[in-house]
Amino acid sequence: MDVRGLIEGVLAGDRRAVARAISLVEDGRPELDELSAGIYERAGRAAIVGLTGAPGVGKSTVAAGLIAHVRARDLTAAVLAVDPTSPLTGGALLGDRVRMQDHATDPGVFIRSMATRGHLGGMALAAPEAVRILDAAGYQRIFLETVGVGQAEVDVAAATDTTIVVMAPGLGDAVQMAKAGILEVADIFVVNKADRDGADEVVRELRQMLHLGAAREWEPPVLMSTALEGTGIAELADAIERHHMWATTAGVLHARRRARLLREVETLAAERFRETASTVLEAAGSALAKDLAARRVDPYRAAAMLVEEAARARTDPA
Ligand SMILES: Nc1nc2c(ncn2[C@@H]2O[C@H](COP(=O)(O)OP(=O)(O)OP(=O)(O)O)[C@@H](O)[C@H]2O)c(=O)[nH]1
Ligand SMILES: [Mg+2]
Repeated sequence: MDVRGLIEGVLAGDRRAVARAISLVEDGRPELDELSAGIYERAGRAAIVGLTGAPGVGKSTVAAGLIAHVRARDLTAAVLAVDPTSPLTGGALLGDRVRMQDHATDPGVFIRSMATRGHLGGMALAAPEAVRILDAAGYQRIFLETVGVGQAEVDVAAATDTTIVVMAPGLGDAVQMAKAGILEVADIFVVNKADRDGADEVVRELRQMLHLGAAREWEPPVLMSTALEGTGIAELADAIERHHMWATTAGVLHARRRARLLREVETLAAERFRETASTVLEAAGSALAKDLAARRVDPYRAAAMLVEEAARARTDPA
């Protein structure tokens, strides 16, 4: 594959190149090393906004509304919808395309769903690289939509500058979110489907739960929206800008980006090590199994031996 050409295409903002590059990430292809090296310098300019929450609360509809605001300010935007809970579905793709139809023909908007078919570290590693591709391609606002409530979602939320938790009456309650650690990662809450009964209660419950937590430098606002009608989206767009400005001036944005890059490298390195370790273990497997069974070598010693062997295997591939 002509990775050089692909990189040039991404940097030139060519949509087909961007789509192909994201497919490489999905599949966890070996060409990723070269791709990453070719685009990294040009990424880091976009504002990355996460939209997370239970299935069907209206994340895509809210995102579509936000894009309209971004476009009205003459900025370009991309939406990346990921489902960290089901590695095999690309199922969200069609649905998201339908919901985003208003923007489907706008050259300043890029919409894409993503699954992790082969990426080593799963979505926690695939999402940030896909976001960097969009960033390097010149999209100025990137919305990362994640479905589900759980650890995977928290991981993906950690890859963004501003995390919005979307809720709706009757869909995923605040207690469940508190348990999943979602309240801690949220910068903004929006209770969507405000046209339905029970939205006020969700807002009240949420404010109460937030009140119980420790005081924070940034108090996450709790907003309401009826995304289907475009109501409340302007206020949400304002809150995102306010959060971005606060995070920039308080140094929080810089610290967050730095911390998540280090965490990503750590995870990448661990995944690579795991690969080498399993190869080494397979080669030494039967002898090691025998030694373990005969109690000549204990598990801790065996692990230490494996680390040494794997390090040697990486530095001296011959
Ligand atoms: N009544 C009402 N329905 C809404 C509102 N916003 C979105 N919906 C509807 O709720 C359904 C789900 O909306 P989506 O935007 O696809 O929700 P989502 O959270 O992206 O869904 P998944 O990606 O499948 O988790 C759609 O049928 C929307 O038309 C709203 O403000 N009020
Ligand atoms: Mg959606």
